[in-house]
Amino acid sequence: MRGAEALIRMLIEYDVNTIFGVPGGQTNPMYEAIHDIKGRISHILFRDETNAVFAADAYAKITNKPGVADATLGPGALRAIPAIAESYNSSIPLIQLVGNNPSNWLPLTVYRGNASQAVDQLRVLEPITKWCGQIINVNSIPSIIRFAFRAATSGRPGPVAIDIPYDILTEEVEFNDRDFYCQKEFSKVPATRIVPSSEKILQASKLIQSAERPLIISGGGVFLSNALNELYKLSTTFGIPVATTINGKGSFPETHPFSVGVLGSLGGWNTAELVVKKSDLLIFVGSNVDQMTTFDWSIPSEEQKVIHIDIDPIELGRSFVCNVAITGDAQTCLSMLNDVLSNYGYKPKMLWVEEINKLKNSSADALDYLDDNLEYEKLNPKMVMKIIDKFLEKKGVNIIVSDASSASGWVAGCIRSVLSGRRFLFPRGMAGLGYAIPASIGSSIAAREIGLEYSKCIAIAGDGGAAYSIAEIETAKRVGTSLICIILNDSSLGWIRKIQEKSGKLISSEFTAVNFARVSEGFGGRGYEVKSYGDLEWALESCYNDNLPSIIDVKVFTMVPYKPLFVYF
Ligand SMILES: Cc1ncc(C[n+]2csc(CCOP(=O)(O)OP(=O)(O)O)c2C)c(N)n1
Ligand SMILES: [Mg+2]
Repeated sequence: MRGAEALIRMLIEYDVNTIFGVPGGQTNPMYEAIHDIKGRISHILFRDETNAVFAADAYAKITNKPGVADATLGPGALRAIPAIAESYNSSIPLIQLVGNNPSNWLPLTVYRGNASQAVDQLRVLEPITKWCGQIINVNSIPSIIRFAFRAATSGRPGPVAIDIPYDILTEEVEFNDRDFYCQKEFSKVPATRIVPSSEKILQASKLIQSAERPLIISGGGVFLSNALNELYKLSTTFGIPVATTINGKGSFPETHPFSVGVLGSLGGWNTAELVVKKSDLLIFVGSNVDQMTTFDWSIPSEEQKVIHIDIDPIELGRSFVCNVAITGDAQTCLSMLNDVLSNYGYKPKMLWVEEINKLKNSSADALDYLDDNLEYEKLNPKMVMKIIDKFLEKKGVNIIVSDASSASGWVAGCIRSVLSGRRFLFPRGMAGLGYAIPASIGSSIAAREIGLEYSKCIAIAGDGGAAYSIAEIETAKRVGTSLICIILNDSSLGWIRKIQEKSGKLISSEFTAVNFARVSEGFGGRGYEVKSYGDLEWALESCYNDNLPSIIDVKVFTMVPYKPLFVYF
């Protein structure tokens, strides 16, 4: 059996159904092996390695299985870097396969490659992966794949990269069936559940008991741990309101009376901000408590008590004093907390529950620090988002994938998550532009594969972000994903231009007009150009049941849903 066949056989053992990537001569033996197994794995060709890995990241977020991507050596490997870093920073499990020259070319591959396309790629991959390494012996393929799945899915998940020289893929060796054994529990996250110390859970319960105004802040780790039910129980049984981080959006239904929405400077809800300021105990779960969530580390205040639950002890209390720091799996921790609080006979603090209700009623709108004016020739992005929110509410459950920049704030702030579940995807790991379109393709494929209940995948991006990955509309068409991409087209890098407006020194932040509707048609999709709110409603309705991917190009003026920009700059 060739090394490439052994590699693919191992991936099948780990229930890999889809690989996202771009071929190269050095990885072609792997493609031949995929070809020969006749449909057991489908390979999705992207037009850029970054996009392929963004798709794999989204696939992993929807399925909780590691996304698998491939790139050729050198230029392919380096183009995958921004997306691998995205998965690394947001703890998403990923297996990145990377090609290389034959191993006996090593002296010509390292340093500044003398062999064509060679570069010291492992050294570039090292700081953005949980582990990366090269296969130096074809017989070790099965054990390295097992290692890769364990590394990607155990503890705090993340990407691993495997560098596979050409001769390893083509070498013929004898394997026997036992070589291909699979540790199934590592084919998904959470692979292992780290149990917290019961002493810490007791301490946390006491702190919750003594608090008057507790607030849970739920992050993306709650999805990775499948802790949604336990979170719901903790909140609803004991009357503790829930805010989420952007990445945690959807971990608690935003239509529930105890939801106070998304917290933070980027697209944060007014209610969440009011409630976080009033509360005397913050309970962070599955979150690294980052700059955006904390309004540039201005919460927790010195008076607030904090419980921080995370799988990774390195994150605990990183930027604040933590009263109880708990290392453990979110589901296990929350379930133990529920039990202890029940045993204590903990009762909801009714005064706090009533206050939350009042605050929710008084803060009418998620982003009400931004105006609703309609006077401009172009559309107001906030009003655009409200139309999209209303439209989607009528249509049922959808997957919404946001690009970086303002789009993330608009989606976090304006589109409500009616159900529990990871249906909102953001590139919060790196906030790199270009995520929305490829990640929509990855999530549609994932949803189709696991039979997830949803009706449409909607990408929302700025014109700058969309242009990074617009060619993937052809990919969407080719693989039969009928996504809708709404482009907030302000003919500029709006976020940057807003910053520059403060000094009046506008430079390299504006584009000439682009007609994205026509661009979409060129790639085989549909295109709608929208200049009025009525046009938008019509366009949404007409592409919703379409089988082709569609772009809705909405001409907006620039508005940035980021609070400190208005407060401090
Ligand atoms: C890959 C990458 N390059 C540069 C940036 C820096 N950046 C942050 S926001 C922004 C503007 C994005 O413009 P657009 O996508 O049109 O969104 P808008 O702000 O106009 O809504 C840029 C360039 C980034 N986040 N990612
Ligand atoms: Mg723009």
